[in-house]
Amino acid sequence: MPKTKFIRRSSAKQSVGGEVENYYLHLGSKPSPKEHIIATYRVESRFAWEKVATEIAAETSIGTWTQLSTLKAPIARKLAGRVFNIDKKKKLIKIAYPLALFEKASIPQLLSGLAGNVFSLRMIKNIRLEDLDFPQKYLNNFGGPAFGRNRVKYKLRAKNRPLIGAIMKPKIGLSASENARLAYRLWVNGADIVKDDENLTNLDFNQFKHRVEQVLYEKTKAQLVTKKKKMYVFNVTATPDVMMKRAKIVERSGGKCVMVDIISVGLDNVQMLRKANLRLIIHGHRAGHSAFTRNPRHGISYLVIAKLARMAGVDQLHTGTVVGKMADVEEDVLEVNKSLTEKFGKFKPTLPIASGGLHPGLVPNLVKILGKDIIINFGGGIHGHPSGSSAGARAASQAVEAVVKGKNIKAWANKKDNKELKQALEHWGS
Ligand code: RUB
Ligand code: CA
Repeated sequence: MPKTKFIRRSSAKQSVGGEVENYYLHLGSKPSPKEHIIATYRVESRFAWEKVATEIAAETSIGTWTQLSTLKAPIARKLAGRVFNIDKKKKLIKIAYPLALFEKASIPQLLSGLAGNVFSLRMIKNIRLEDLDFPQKYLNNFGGPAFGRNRVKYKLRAKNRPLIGAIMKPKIGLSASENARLAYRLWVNGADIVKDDENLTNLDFNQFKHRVEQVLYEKTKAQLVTKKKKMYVFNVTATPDVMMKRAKIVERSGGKCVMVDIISVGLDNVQMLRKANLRLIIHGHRAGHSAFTRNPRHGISYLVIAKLARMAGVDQLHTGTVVGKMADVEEDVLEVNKSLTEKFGKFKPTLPIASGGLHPGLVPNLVKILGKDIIINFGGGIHGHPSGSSAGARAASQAVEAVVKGKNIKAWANKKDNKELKQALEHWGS
C-alpha cells in the first residue's frame, strides 16, 4: 500500500489584504477567565509546536484543513480558539475559547467541539484533553448536584465518618426477592447504602419494578430494626425514555436515590435526569471510562469527566480507590476528589465514592489517603467473607469504626465483638 502522503495547508493562516494572519496563535496573551473556556491538551506530534497548536485550535473552534473563502476576518478574530501557552517540556498546549462558540448548558455540544475531531487528526500522534476551566457565566446554566455531599451525609447521619456502601453481588443473578432480602441483611449488619451493580437493570429474573417494591419494603423494615436511615441505589441505566420512566418509578415508590452509568448513558442524559427535578440523589457509576481515561497520552482525563458530571448534577460519583483493584493513580484520584468538593461555580460539592476491590483490611490506608468524606463501596469485600454477606457487612462496619475511633485495625479485630473483622483480616490480609 502506498504510504499516505501528509499534506496539510494550514487552516489558520488567512490571507488578509496580502498579509497572512494567524487567528489562532496568541502566545503570551492573557485569556479572560470570565469570557473564555480554557482547555489544556497534552500533545505528541512530530510537527512544530506552533503549527500543531494552531491546527488544534482551528479544528476545535472554527477552522478546518485549508483556507476558507467563507471565513471572514472579523468573525475569525472574534471566534477563533486562541492558543495562549505552549509548555514544550510538559507537552501542554493551552487554548482559550470565546463563550460565543458554545451553546448554553449543552455538554454534547461542548464535547463535539473540544473533544471531537481533534482526536483523529493525522498530524497528531497522541492528544489528551487534560483539563477544562469554565467561566462562571457558562457554569450558571447547569444545575449541578441537587443534594450534594453534605445533604447525602446528613440524610444518612454520617457527619464525621465515611459511608458504608454494599454492592449487590453476583452482579447479576439474584431474583428481585433474593436481592431485597440480601439488602435487608446488609443494612441490619451495618451498611448505610446498598446498591445495584452497573449491569443490573431490568432483567427477566429480576424486574426493575419488582426490585423497587421489594427492596423498599425491606428498607423500611431495616430502618425500624436499626433505628437508622438507610439508602438503596437503584440502577436506572437505560435508553433515555426508559431511564426516565424508571427514575419516576423510584420516586413514586418512595426511593431516594438512582444510579446512572454516566459513560454508557451519556452526560446529556444525566442532565435530563437532573432537570426533571425528581428529588432523587443521582449516583454516578463510571464503568467504561478507562476506554479513554486510562492512557496517559491519549484520550480525556477523568478530571474532565468528573467536572462535567458535577455540572450535570451527579451527587455522588465513583472516583477510584488508589488501594483497590482498579488501576488508578493516587495523585489523579486526589485531584479529582478535590475538584469535586472545592468551589466550582455555585455547585454543591459532589461526594466521592471509593469502589473496586476493597475489603476491610484496606480501610485504614484508604481513609488515610482519601479522608473520611467518601462512600466506601464493598462488593466482593462483603459477599466474599468466609462467613457470608452478613458477616461481611459487620466486618466492613467494624473496620470503619476502628478508623473513625483512631484504633489500630488489628488490635480492634482482637476484641471479642469484632470476630468478623478478625476473620476478614485473616482471609484478605490488612
Ligand atoms: C466493585 C464494583 C464497581 C467498581 C467500579 O466491586 O462493583 O463497579 O468499583 O470501579 P468489588 P470504579 O468491590 O467486588 O470490586 O469505582 O473505579 O469505577
Ligand atoms: Ca460493579
